[in-house]
Amino acid sequence: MTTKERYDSAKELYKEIGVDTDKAIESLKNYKISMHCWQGDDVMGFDNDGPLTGGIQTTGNYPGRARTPEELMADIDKVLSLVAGKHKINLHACYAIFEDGNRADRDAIKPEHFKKWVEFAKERGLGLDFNPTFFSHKMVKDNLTLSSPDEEVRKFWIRHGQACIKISEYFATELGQPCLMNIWIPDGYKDIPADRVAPRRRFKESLDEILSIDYDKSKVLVCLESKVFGIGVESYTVGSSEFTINYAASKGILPLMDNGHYHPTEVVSDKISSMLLFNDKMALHVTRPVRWDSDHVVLFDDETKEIAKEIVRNDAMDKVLVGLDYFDASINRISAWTVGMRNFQKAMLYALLSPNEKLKNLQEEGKLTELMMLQEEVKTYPLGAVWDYFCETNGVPQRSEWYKEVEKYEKEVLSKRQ
Ligand code: RNT
Ligand code: ZN
Repeated sequence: MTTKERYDSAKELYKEIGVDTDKAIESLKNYKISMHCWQGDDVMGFDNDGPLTGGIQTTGNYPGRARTPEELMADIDKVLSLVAGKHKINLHACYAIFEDGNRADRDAIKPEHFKKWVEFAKERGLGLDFNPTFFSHKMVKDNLTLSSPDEEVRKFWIRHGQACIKISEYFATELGQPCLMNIWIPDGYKDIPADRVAPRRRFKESLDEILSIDYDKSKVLVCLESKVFGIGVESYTVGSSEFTINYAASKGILPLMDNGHYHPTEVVSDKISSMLLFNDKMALHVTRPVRWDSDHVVLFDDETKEIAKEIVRNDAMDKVLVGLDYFDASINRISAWTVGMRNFQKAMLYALLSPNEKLKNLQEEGKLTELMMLQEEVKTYPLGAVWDYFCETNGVPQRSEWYKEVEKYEKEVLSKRQ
């Protein structure tokens, strides 16, 4: 049977439960995911030779890490050739590209240091998102940046945040689409602090100063990411969930929820509907927490599907801005990236193919027995046939075919990076 024949038969089955597969495919085609650049080089960046700090860690030493902007860009191209649709690339400030002696420290970076990224994005019709980098730098003192009691440290990072707003604005202007700028700081304490409020007060004041500069709010969507703990900052993080949600609400910026940043049985999927009742837009970092790590490769697992369902059921495909955030150095990085991108798309397709109206009505009518039955039956509908057809009609490999490309690339390109 051809992919099209399998699709046509799946289409009939879905039709019986009121789902229009053509429509689902069309919505998915235009759906943008912000792909994090940092899976390609283990969050190293190009502006320092030091280790990754900030309580995040990559483990593994799989050969082929991108070491230069050219290598990283080539790797991103490879991944995007295996993923349908036009997406965004999410950059960190540490991915600045310095040339002709125009090197600048984090507090003095400028749009010109990202010119090559803008050219890269323009040529490919991609958008860009941005993140100030408050880690892997000598001005992080005692695990503190924007909340530091040392005024010199705090001011340095305020200037960094402001510089990043300008760069984000440049991205948006050049590419004709808004740039999401995400602030996440690693600040916290390994052990019980004596004063929980002073660092948070300083963080608040620092953010106020960053946001006080003049910028176009329709172009730069600033968001703030929370975290519950990091490696070496186990007892207290300054940017806790309550801090970031309240700060974002009070300032009219976006909250960002990373689903690796909560207690183990707490799920982001349940938070989305509440957040959307009080925010026009919000952002997510989609990742996979495993015990102490918050950054494993995104799988097609229950919580990923649940997050996707919430986005679709809240009619929020343009309100919940999704970026991926993980870094695995123990396996082929191109594969890690592709698996995550394809999985989130697949989760969105799964959500779009769910008989959402019907299920909602069953709940409203109190027919909870039937609701459970249908939710369970839908799980084994032929999603794969629709997914394959989506891949085929968008010119990307079906099923595990894409992996052949990765093997070839590993042999011809990655293995030569010694
Ligand atoms: C860290 C945060 C943050 C980083 C990236 C590299 O815990 O999730 O988003 O992972 O900025
Ligand atoms: Zn994150």
